[in-house]
Amino acid sequence: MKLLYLGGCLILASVAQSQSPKQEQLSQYLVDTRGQTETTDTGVIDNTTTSLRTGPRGYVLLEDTINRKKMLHFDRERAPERVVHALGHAAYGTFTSYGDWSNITSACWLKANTTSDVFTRFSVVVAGTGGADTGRDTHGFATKIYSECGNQDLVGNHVPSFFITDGALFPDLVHAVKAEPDKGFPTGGSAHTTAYDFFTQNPEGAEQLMAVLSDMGIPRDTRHIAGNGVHTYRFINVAGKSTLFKWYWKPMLGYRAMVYDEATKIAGKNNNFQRIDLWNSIEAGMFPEWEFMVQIFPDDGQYRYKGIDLLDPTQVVPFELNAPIALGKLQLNKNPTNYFAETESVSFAPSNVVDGVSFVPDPLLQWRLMSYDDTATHRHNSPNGYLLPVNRPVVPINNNYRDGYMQPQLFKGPSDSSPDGIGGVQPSSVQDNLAFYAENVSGTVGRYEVMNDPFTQARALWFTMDQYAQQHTVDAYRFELGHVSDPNVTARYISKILNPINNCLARRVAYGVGSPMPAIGSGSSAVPNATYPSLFPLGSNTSMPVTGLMVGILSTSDSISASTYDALTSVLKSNQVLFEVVASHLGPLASGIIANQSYVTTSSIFYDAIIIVSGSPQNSSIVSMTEQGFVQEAFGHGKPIGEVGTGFLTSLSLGGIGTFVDGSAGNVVNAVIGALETPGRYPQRQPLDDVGTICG
Ligand code: HDE
Repeated sequence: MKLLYLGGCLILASVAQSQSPKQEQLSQYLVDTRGQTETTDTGVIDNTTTSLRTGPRGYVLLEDTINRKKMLHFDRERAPERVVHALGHAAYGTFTSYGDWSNITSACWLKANTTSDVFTRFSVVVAGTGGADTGRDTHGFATKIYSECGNQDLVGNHVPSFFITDGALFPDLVHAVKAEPDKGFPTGGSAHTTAYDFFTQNPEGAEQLMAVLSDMGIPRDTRHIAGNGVHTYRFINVAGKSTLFKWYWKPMLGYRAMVYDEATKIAGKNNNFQRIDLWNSIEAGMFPEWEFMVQIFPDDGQYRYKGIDLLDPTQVVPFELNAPIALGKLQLNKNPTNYFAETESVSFAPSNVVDGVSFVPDPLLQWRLMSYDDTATHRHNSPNGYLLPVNRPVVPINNNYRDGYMQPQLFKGPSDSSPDGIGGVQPSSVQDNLAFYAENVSGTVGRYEVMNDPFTQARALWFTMDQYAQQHTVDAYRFELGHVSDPNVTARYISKILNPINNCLARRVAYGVGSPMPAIGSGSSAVPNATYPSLFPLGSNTSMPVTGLMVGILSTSDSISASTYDALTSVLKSNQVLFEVVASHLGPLASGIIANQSYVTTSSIFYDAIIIVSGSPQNSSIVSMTEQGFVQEAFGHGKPIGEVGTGFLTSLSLGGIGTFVDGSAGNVVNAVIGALETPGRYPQRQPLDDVGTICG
């Protein structure tokens, strides 16, 4: 146990201390130079803080080899950043199987009573390593399970479908969404001409783009993010029977998101917001968890389920058509020791599977089976990156890989080939299905396109969203297309992609960006037979945990009585909700209560809800205006707002849904907690398009 100060609260943290197999292995690589006398790389004691020179005002000598090597090493401190998903953060934890799943797979991490160590890295696709983690982008969710039968990687995204169907197009997709080649911008967003030109040429990505532009696109943080395997994979049981599956990580804290205005402001004020949130939560002992869910499909060789093509990663199987079952639980409970050695150097690959997991002929997945190992070899500048501590399995590696850059191992004996008769590595006697699934295949060589209707699923997502979520999505299309410099691309995206999804959607977006509006009735007016709430997890009204959310207590009078403070904070603490006192200055207020934040050091965007403790402002009118802006911004972002006392919200003409004004601090804080549990936000406060006028 240790005491931690997180936000406004002291928290008793039970940080995971037990030595799991992976932590035991990692501990052998720990280096502790704290307090040691400096030596050179050859072990000689020396001091490298001043150069060897020809006098106090003289030249630096070539003979200063110690400092030359120091500089030479520094000049090579970076490994190339990932070509996609460069910006990331990660943590260790465990995966525990809920039971015995040997009827469908022989994967050992899905056996009864089995807990394996894991390392999970979260990322965003487009931004570079120094970018902001709250950008509107696809987020990555990659997990390495260090199981007793070897490493199993699960490399997914936070939305369930993908932009393209064939890996051959992946370099073009990434070129298009990254910075434009002549200009070098934008460096972290897709709102530009090359991206939308690509999306226009490849309508199959319509559903994923809509998901990313919807409120699902910007998760509040990684504790509230979902994971999706996107592809169909194959389980194989010990009898060799194949079962198809899609996998998901369901956040136990529920799915929470930010609105775009908030996310962009956070990007400016704290571009590490999500990284810090995960780090602090783990240090505070609030370990985020996800359930591993799978949809199971019988393998009849056709790769279709209820008409949906299981080989097409742009197509989603809604949970309403096939309910996923929970096979186990992931918990993240230990922060890395060293960012470069672990988070930056870890190499995930969908091809890293154990016996019992295999692949299907999805042409996107097939390319992923080579690209990740290739990129790892490039990034480590060596094929030996698999030997790095974070990448090593917890079971022995007995292969015949030899030599290469930075080979650190001293192999004994004269043999480095198999099979051999002189004592080298012996081939396994078990003929299992690991390297392949014995599928009977035939076909005609050719270049084939995956052809499925690209608009039906996007339309289903559109109709699943309520009018407020639809409005946010329309505004997102307007923002994106409003930044496309070529009006032909904008008009083409609206007519070729949005209009076939829904005519009214296309007209609303066109209206907003001043592009020609497709004629009424020229696009689709089809209404899907069914909508699928599972496609838009934010729409659910189920109560969500509030653990680790942050409440700002606004002391508008520059003072807050001890009794009010205690009444508020005791309820927040008992719900594991974090809090900060915000006032016109840091430090003790008149009552002795400490303000942790001022209007200068923080902003409403960093709080999930605010509670105003009102009174007459002690300071100048500037402070009062800042307070007003703080509250108005939180209101605009749809956050629950409580007020102990009366007058402040009324003076701003704010009120109605999601505001809780009462003389009792206890009533206010309980109402705010209830609002955070469900619905979390009040999008009803935002203005809506006049759809009748725009769409006719
Ligand atoms: Fe990746 N992807 N990808 N990807 N991807 C990489 O591998 C690639 C795809 C995903 O935290 C790279 O080690 C190709 C789908 C995540 O380290 C690279 C194709 C999905 C991460 C690569 C895809 C993903 C990556 C860059 C199409 C969701 C970050 C660095 C054929 C299911 C992993 C690296 C981490 C990273 C290639 C498509 C998820 C270049 C060729 C679909 C979460 O190898």
